[in-house]
Amino acid sequence: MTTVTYKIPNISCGHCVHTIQSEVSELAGVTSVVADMLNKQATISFDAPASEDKIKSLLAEINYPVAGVAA
Ligand SMILES: [Cu+2]
Repeated sequence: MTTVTYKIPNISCGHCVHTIQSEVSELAGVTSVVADMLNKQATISFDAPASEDKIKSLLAEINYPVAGVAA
């Protein structure tokens, strides 16, 4: 399993957190999504068939483009 924390500047409120968690959880292979409103990040755990590219594409589609990976 891979776990990555993405920087997502568009996260601004609890609604964003809910949207990201529910939408990304729908992606096959994603096992955990924890979005963080204060730090504007989301920590996502996944296995195949999910991939970083698929997750980033989905986030861009729902208007939460990824700005980078958190250290
Ligand atoms: Cu919001």
